[in-house]
Amino acid sequence: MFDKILIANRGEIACRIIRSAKRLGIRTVAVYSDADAGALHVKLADEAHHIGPAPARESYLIAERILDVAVRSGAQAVHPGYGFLSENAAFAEACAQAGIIFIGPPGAAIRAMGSKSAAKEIMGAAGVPLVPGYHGQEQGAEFLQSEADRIGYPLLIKASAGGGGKGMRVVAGSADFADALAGARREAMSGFGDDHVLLERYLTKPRHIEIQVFADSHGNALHLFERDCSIQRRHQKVIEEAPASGMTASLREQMGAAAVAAARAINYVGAGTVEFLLDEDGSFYFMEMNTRLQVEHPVTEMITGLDLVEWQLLVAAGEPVPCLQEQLGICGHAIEARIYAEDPTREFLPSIGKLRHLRTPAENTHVRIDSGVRQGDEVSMHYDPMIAKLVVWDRDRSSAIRRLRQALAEFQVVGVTTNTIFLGSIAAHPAFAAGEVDTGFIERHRTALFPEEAPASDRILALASLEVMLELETEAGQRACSSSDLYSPWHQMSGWRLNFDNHHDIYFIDGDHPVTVVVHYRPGGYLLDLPGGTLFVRGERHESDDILADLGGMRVKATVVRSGNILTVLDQGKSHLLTWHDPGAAGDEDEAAVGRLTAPMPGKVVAIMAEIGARVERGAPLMILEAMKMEHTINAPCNGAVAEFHFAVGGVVNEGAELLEFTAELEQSAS
Ligand code: MV4
Repeated sequence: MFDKILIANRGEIACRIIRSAKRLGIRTVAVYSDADAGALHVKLADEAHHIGPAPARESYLIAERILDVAVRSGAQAVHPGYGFLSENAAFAEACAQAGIIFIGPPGAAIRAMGSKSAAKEIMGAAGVPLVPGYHGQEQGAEFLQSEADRIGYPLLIKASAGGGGKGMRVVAGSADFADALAGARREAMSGFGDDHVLLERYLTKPRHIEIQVFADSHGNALHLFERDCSIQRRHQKVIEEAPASGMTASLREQMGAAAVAAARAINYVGAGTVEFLLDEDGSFYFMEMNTRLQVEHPVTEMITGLDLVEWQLLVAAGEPVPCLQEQLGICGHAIEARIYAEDPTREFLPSIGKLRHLRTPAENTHVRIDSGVRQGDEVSMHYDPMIAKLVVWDRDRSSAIRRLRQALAEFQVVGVTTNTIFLGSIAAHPAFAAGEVDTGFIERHRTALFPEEAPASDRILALASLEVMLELETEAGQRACSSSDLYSPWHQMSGWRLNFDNHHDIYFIDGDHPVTVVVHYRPGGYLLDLPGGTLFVRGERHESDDILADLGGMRVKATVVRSGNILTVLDQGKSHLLTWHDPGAAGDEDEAAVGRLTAPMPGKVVAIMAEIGARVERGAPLMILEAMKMEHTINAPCNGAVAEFHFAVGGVVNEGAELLEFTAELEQSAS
């Protein structure tokens, strides 16, 4: 076994590999870019070496630089993780050249699976089932038409050089074939510089079932059962589970045997995954083989009790796979949900920024969290915006789903938008509970999975109001302590005012809507005037950001995180943003109503739409930003006027930069 390995990766997978290495007493060497100098994987490793600027192609993708660090640090092997250099045959070979072991398959095996059409040819020859179709060299239009008619419809035209869903076209019937072929060829030529296509019978409701395989350098190969990764969005996996629901022992054995045959056909060594399409009638077909450890490998670990990174290290060090196929079994059910910094309501656009608040459910036998970030870290535009993989395990599928829903509800992120609500909607869907999963799941259930954003409920407004009142109380307390007159009525928070009613108005902006909550001081609490009626509330702070509240007799524990004038209320697994306009805040009135007037991400000002001092209606466009290749309009949060623009057209803005000062026009003046 190795004494020291280099991890040629970052984020959660680098941390996960380091964890196993530590447990096995193996020293670890990390590499990092400028953007990752303070990253978790750097902190966890025994030593870390800087390898270049933030963009991956100038750091994590530079094979020579990583190999140079490996040699200099005395690492005997390199673990590539997934992505980056993990399926780069030239890198695997360069490692061998440098006398360093690549923790992965031989370069030849990576190369054999790199071309999707060549891979199918090899697999067909090895007896692995392929979707009925035509995968040959002859590309004449008339010939392909006759092949298409022989295969039958619906039919799929795929670019031979494609993969990951690019360059695919569905043909409904014979009459549509010629046009579709011409289109597919144009697309393949412009996309891949190669217009070869293959034809396949189109499976209308397939499942994505993949088999984890392992092979060693002694000729042993076995499989670690299946994962169902059907729940995908634009060919990105969203939720994965093991075992697959409805899987029978006999089908598992057939698919496992086919996957092992696939591995043997290319003299595979190490961890690999053979992906299949499983048709509704139970037939399955080879799709492609991934020659690396996959993102979703933890679900396999949870049901087998194994550490796949440990197995990779053993096999790379020349040892045999640690057990026989017959010794392996499945225990319980595991589900993984990928928690991403992205906005499901804006086409899943990555949401980059600082993780101002990050609280994850407690880890135990039922919950595992693989993450490479902690509170305070930045989700940057340079890398994949995954925050964590949440993996749950329980004795059966329905119990695992319950664990997943619970853990998702406990997962709190403030600072970036995440997909946790979207994941929760999938986990809560009856079709998911029924195991009705296939590659069309998200599309089919889109109306249930993308609910309209609701206005803040009375409960949310009450929690936000309590937070405001608790803050004002704390401030008043601090003023009293630093004052010579401890008993001055001016420092009390009972609402006592000379010549005034004992109430206080709180102005919130909820999305585009101003909402006023009137707070009447009552002994031991507050009576709130909320949109839905009045409610007696009281509460106290519990730990840093938590509020223990009594809302009209109901005890509620929620979290309210304040960042500037933005309050994020985290309650019942949901998060709601409110902007607090505090006319009493000394010296920062200009900060009052500017909740939405900061740059949502780095970008450039492309237009200014309002005049300074001119009254605008709520929702009026004020400024247009171009960020992440999309135009983004900054609208007036309420009626008012722009006091000042902080940037001119052409100005480059950082994420979170204040773009302008906006003076809100309020319906009522503050008491
Ligand atoms: C298919 C198919 C239906 N019939 N092939 C998409 C990615 C590429 N590697 C293979 N893909 C598909 N091939 C036949 N003959 C449907 C898909 C497909 C899909 C496959 C797995 C996971 C998600 C998917 C989403 C859409 C389409």
